[in-house]
Parts: sequence; C-alpha cells; structure tokens
Amino acid sequence: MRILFLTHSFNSLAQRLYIELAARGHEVSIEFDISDAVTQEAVRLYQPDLIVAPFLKRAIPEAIWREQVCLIVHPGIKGDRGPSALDWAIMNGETEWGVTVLQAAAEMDAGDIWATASFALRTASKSSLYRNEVTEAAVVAMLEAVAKFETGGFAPEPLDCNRPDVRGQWHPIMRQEDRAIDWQLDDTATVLRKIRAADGFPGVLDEVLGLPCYLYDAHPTDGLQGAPGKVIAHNNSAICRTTTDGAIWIGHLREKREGEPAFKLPAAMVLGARLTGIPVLASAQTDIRYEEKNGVGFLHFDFYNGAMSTAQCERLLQAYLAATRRDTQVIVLAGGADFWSNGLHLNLIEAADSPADESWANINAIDDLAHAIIETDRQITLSALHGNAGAGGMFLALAADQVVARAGTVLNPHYKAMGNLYGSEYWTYLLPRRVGAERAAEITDNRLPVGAASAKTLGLIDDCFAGDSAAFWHQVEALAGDLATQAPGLLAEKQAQRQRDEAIRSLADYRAEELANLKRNFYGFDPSYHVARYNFVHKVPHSRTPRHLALHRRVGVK
Ligand code: THG
Repeated sequence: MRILFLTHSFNSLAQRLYIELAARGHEVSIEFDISDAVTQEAVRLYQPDLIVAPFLKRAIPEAIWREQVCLIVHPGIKGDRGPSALDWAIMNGETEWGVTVLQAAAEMDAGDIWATASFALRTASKSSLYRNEVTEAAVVAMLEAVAKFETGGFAPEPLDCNRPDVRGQWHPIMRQEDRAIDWQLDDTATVLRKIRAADGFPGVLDEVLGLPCYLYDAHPTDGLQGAPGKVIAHNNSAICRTTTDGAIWIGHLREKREGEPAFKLPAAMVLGARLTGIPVLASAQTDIRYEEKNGVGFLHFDFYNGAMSTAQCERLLQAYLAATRRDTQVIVLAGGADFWSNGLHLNLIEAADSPADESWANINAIDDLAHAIIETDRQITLSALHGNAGAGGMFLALAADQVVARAGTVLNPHYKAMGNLYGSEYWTYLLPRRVGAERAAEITDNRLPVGAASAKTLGLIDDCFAGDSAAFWHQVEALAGDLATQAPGLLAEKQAQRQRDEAIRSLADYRAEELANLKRNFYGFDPSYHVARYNFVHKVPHSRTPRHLALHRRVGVK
C-alpha cells in the first residue's frame, strides 16, 4: 500500500514503524505537521491508501479524516486520551501500560479502536520507555491495524468507557505544577518518578543553587544523605542532591531563560561557579564500565542520548586501551541500553565558545577511539548494539571486527542530514570494506534509517538477534565465546588483512581526507552544518519536510 506518515518529526518511533512497513513491501512517504494547508497538499500529492500518525501533537483536519482512514498511534491503554499519556502513566505508578492504534475523529483520541498492545511498565525514564516498550508495542499494534485495513471488512471498536476492558480515561496536558518537586516532602522514589516522567521533554522546572532550570537524567545512589534539597556533591558532570530519605544524581539541566531558550547540558556545566565549595566526587562517574565474563571483556558506555563529548571520548579511549591490555581474547563494545552511540556531542559543541573548534576536537577524539579499535591486534572486537546508533556512532561501531545488533534497533548510517556533514570515524575505509563502494554511496546518500534485519542483508552488520534484552545479551555472550575459541586463527587473519589494507591505503590517509572535508564543514563558507546543528539543539520546528522523506514532493513521483 501507499502509506503517508503525518508526524511532528521523524523520531525514533516513526523511524522504526517506517522500517517495519517498508520491510513488508509498503511504500511510505513522510510529511511533517507544518500546517493544515501543507498537510492537505501532501495528501493531494501522494493520494495514499492509508494515513498513519506515529507521533502527532495537533489535530488532523476534518477534511482529511472524513475522507479516509487516519490511524493514530497513541502511547496509552484502551480509553486513555490526551497529550501526556506516558507522563501520567509514570506519575500514577501504573504497572501495566499499552499502545492503542485508533482512528482519527473529531474528539481527540476518542476515535474507533483498531488494535492495542500492552507491556509491563518498567521503572525507567519516559524516553527510555518510549524507545523500548512503547516502540515494540506500537509495532505490534500498528502492524495489526494495517493488516486489518489492508484485508478489509474489519469494523473498528467504538470507544465505550463502560466496557470493563476500557480502563483508560482522559488526562489533560501535564503542567509544571503537576510535576513540581517538594524537596522537603518528597522521598527518593517520588523525586525519581517526577523527573523520569518528564525526561527528555519538558523536564521538571525547579531551582538549583538559585538558578531556575529544568531537571533531567536522574539516577538513584546509595549511602549519601543530608538535609533534604541540598546539592551535596558533584562529579564535574552530574550533581548529587538530597531527598527526604537519601540522595539522587541529576545528570542534565536546562536553564529557564527569557529570550533565546537554553538547551540541555551537563548539570555541573550549567551551574558553573555556583558549585564552588561543593565537594567533588570524581569516582561517582558511572557512564563507562568494564567487566569480564568467562574471559571476555565487556566495555559499557551509556551516554545521555548517545552523544559523546570530547572528554567522554578521551575517557572511553583510556578505558578501551586498559581493556586491550587485559588477558582476554575478545572485547565486546556494548554501548548503552538505549543508545549504542550517536557520535558528536552537538549540545556541548553548540555551547562552546567556538563551535567549529569544539567540533574539530570532538571529531578527532572519536577518530582516536576508532583508530585504537581498528588497530587492536591482541583481541577480536565485537560491537554489540542493544541500542540505536547513528551518524558517527554507527561508523564507530563498524571499527570493530564484527558488528551485531538487537533486531529492534534503528540504525542511521549517514551524516548528510546534519547540514551535509561529511563525517569521519574512518567511514570511507570502514563502510566500503563491508558493503562495497556502490552500496556505500547509496547508504550515505539515502539518509534513511535502516533496521537491523536490512542492515544484515546489506552487509552493514554481521548479524541481528531477535528477542528481548536478556536474549540479546545471551546471544552476544555465546558469539563472543565462539570467537574466543577461534581467536588465534582470527587474530592472525585480522593482522594480515590490516597489513594488506594499510599497504593499499594508510589509515592516516583516510583520516586526513575525511578531516579535510570536515574542515570545510566546520570552517568553510557554507554554514549549513552550523545552522542544522543550531536547529537540532534548539529543537527549532521544521518548516518543511526534506525531499528524501517526502516521496510525494519529488519531481516525477505520482
Ligand atoms: N483526532 C484527530 N487528530 C489527532 C488525534 C485525534 N491528532 C493527533 C492526536 N489525536 C494525538 N492526541 C492528542 C490529544 C490531545 C491533545 C493533543 C493531541 C490536546 N492538545 C491541546 C489542544 O490542542 O488544545 C493542547 C495541548 C498542548 O498545550 O500542547 O489536548 O484523535 N483529528
């Protein structure tokens, strides 16, 4: 079928649904929700069989939903309605939640129900739930609804709040008053719930050391206590604040400002001199973690939103080099739970005095890490993508000898969407060596998300493991064990291959050419990268849908 996505943005959920529909032979064209007139134009141009709204904040105009079926993917159980569905579910301590696919009608989220899927509500942030449980349930419910539509003859169920299986209800938009923390009354569990229900947007409005700001990225900690509400320590990145019965770490803040709005940054950076005199607990940095299991090294790096700053790349390189000095035969690069990596830390670059200089430092720090992985000759390396990877983070993963991904991951093996960025991470070596020159050009030009299964078919990754987290890590451990038993042969072959490749063209040469291109992106006359980064970091609303997503706006397409 021809399916039109009407969506606020091409977020991870929209990308995953796109991947699943494309894999089933559907053609999907995308239109961002700019205005009713532009939406109507898109429908006219594309003449879709079906409209799907994976992530839509505004009403679909009546002129559209009267004419054809529009399926809304709502992150709530049957009967749940309103724009803050997950926020309320977390705040209310729901233990079981769901996704409902319903038909757009006049009353918001009250249209006929096509399909639902449920899940256990894990103790986690809203964004983590959205990227994992909500996304998986949305795939199930949306595919069921699309199949029912395609087969025909299905009568969707009108919403009837008197039915016993309709447990949801209308919830208004959640306001900051609903989210507010009372530091004198709220215990750790309450504070965590409030911050998690607002992560990564809009955050909980609060005041820290006299500065009005929004709180994000909260984590529990043991053994720290004090008078409630005090900032008692920091680790040069996160701050530690006491509750009535303990303390929590807060990783990120967004200053509340008049005029140009601020964006999310590491808490210690936002507070700056306000932290003078507050004890530093440098050891409390837990984003990078190394462990060994059955003689295999696992390096975990769980960075907020998958963004890797210059300093984080440098710390990760040191941790990686330490791992290579261990008596192991396999190193697994595990990334984080939600993101493997997304490459450059665009927010920190935006905040730097010279974004060009910081971009340069950041890319060189990632390149140093990629270089160390490629040059590793004592261990077989395995990138294990439990979380999504994009841009430089995706190509960094390819620096390892083998790359596997969880079946649900969304991969974005391209840079161009960020203001035509050229990219580095030795991608001009790593990508063609896996997929060939022609396919490499196609993949980077397409600027489209790729699912793990297609990534395997393309040769971008070696394998794709179905199942939940536990099943994924189980398969990764089994593979790592296999690689360890074959290590002597594999290592000899790897060293020989590296020498042959180096003789054809040196790694230094690949890097120099990539960086020469990047220099033009960072310091040249064309400001596209700086503009695109500004828009991304400041979440500037889209003013049009890019042509690579809107098939209906390409010349020569019906
Ligand atoms: N029917 C139609 N269009 C829709 C939906 C629908 N578009 C997407 C929408 N469902 C998703 N759900 C909601 C539900 C409620 C609200 C927004 C999206 C809502 N919005 C407030 C308003 O519009 O006044 C404002 C909220 C805010 O301040 O952000 O209540 O079922 N046709």
